[in-house]
Amino acid sequence: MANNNNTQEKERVIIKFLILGGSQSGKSKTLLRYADNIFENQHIITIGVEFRIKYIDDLDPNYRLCLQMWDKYRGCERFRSTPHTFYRNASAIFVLFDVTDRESFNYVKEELKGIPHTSECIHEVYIVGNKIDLESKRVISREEAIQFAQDNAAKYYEISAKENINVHQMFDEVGKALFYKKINDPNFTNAKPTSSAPPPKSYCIIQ
Ligand SMILES: Nc1nc2c(ncn2[C@@H]2O[C@H](COP(=O)(O)OP(=O)(O)OP(=O)(O)O)[C@@H](O)[C@H]2O)c(=O)[nH]1
Ligand SMILES: [Mg+2]
Repeated sequence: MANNNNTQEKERVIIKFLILGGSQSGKSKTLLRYADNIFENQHIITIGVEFRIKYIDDLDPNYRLCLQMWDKYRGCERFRSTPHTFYRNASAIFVLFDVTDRESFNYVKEELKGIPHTSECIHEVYIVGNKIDLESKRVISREEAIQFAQDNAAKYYEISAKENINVHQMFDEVGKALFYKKINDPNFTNAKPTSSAPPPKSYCIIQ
C-alpha cells in the first residue's frame, strides 16, 4: 500500500480498552482526562454504557490507531455480573482503584474474577492505582499494589486523573504496543472504514 499522509484516508485499526473498577475509583475522570484532557471535580455516576474514541495518527503511514475506550457499566455492579458482550474483543482491561480507599482496592479482586477467559476474550490486564495526588491520604502503598498485580499476572500503573499524572503515558504505551502487534501480525486483515466521516466522539446509552 502506498504511504498516505491524509489521516482521514488512513485505515483505522480499532483497539478496544475496558476501564473497570469500583464506584468512585475515577474511571470516568481518567477516560475524560485521556480523551479530552479535562477534569471536573464533581462526581457524575456512570449509569449506562459509555465509550469514547481517541485517535493516534502518527504511528504508521497507512494506519491510524483508533482507541475505543469503554467505561464500566454501573448497572452491572448491582447484579454482580457483566454481560460477556462488554468484554468481547477487548484487547486490554484496566482495573482502577483509589489509592486512598482500601475498599476500592479490595474490589479489584471482584473485577478480576468477573473477567471471562474464552477464546473471543483474549486481553491483557492492568491494575491502576488512581488519585496519587492525595499522597497524605494514601492507604495502599505502591509496594502492596505491585505485589498484588504480580500475584495476578498483571502490570501495575499509578496515575492521577486530576493532576494529569501518567494517564496519557499509560494508555499511549499500551495502545501503541497493541497497535504494532496487530499490524505486524501475519494474519492481520483490517476492515476498511465504511465512511470517510469520523465516528462520533462518544456514545452514551442510558438504561
Ligand atoms: N483527588 C482526586 N480525585 C479524583 C481523581 N480522579 C477522580 N477523582 C474524584 O473521584 C470522584 C469519582 O470520580 P469518577 O471518575 O466519577 O468515578 P467513577 O469510577 O467513574 O464512578 P462511577 O461512575 O460511580 O462508578 C469524583 O469526585 C472525582 O472528582 C484523582 O485523580 N484525584
Ligand atoms: Mg463513572
